[in-house]
Amino acid sequence: MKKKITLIGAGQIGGTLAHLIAIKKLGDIVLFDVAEGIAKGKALDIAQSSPIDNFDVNLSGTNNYEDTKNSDAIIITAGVPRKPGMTRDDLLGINLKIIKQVSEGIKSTSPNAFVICITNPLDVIVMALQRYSKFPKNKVVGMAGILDSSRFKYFLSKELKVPIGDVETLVLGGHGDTMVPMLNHTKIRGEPIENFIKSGKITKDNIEKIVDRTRKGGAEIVKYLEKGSAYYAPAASGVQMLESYLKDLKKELPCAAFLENEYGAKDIYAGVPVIIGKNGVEKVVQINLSENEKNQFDKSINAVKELFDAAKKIDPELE
Ligand code: TXD
Repeated sequence: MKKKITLIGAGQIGGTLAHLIAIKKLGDIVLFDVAEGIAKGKALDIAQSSPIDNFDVNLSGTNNYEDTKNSDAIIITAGVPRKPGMTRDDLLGINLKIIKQVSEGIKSTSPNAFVICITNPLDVIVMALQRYSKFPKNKVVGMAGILDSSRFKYFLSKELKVPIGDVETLVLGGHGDTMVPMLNHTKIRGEPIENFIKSGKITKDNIEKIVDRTRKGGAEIVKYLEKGSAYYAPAASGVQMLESYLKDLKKELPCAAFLENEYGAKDIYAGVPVIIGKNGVEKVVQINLSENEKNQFDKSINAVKELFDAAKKIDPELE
């Protein structure tokens, strides 16, 4: 039985998601957008490429939630992206209203869906989504850590002139300036990065520069694009999560997941390694953090908590 995948938001990321999902033949795709023409136009355009890339999936566009009902999976990008000079947090007010509307739309039509949220400010928006929709916490997850980790891997591979497949690392915590690239969990061909510092292949200063560039990875692209933000790497990241769910791959992936005392945090969403399989977020994986990593992680959690407090001031329903 073909899976039904609904993409709420048919903008830059939504359209790229649809194209990647179609080419990977993961299931039938419904593109939903308040701008119905964008959803319909992109669905038709991608469908017309099916004879070329030989994918036999149905694509449709709509602005009616009835057309999205009984979805197996939903990926949400509905919202506004940053403009140059804006922080992810600046999007809170407008995107909180949008995610409330989306939650109303999906909760009665696809109560059993696995929901991947991409809309920024990610950690707070995914938490608001879970509260508004009342979906089980293991069925609502945020995409950010895979993107941040991918950026970190890419920068390290370029600096060390090694194939990207040789770099193993991850970025945890909130999807913002306080995100935590985990240096103690960074290996090149299985060798701790410490050894590359000792052998002079990379300096601590260069690593710090790469960490900073990773934290500001989104803003760097916003500056180039001027209108809009990154969408190819975010879409590829969301598809990796979707595929692990639909095919029950049980991949360990850094995602914004609900914490219930793991890493000393509770009743909050933040970026941690999780196992994604047919039951959604099946497990939060606890890795050992150095004192420095734990301090940075706690700082990142506090930043998410502060922003969620701001969200609760905007909408007391989130209490
Ligand atoms: O790592 C991450 N999580 C981030 C997330 C990486 C990059 C971008 N990040 C955020 O994703 C970004 O800051 C935005 O909040 C979202 C979507 O970014 P995108 O670049 O796709 O934005 P677009 O191109 O503006 O698309 C958003 C679409 C647009 O077509 C609107 O018409 C639609 O959302 N939209 C809605 N759809 C449904 N329902 C409502 N209410 C609605 N409002 C707007």
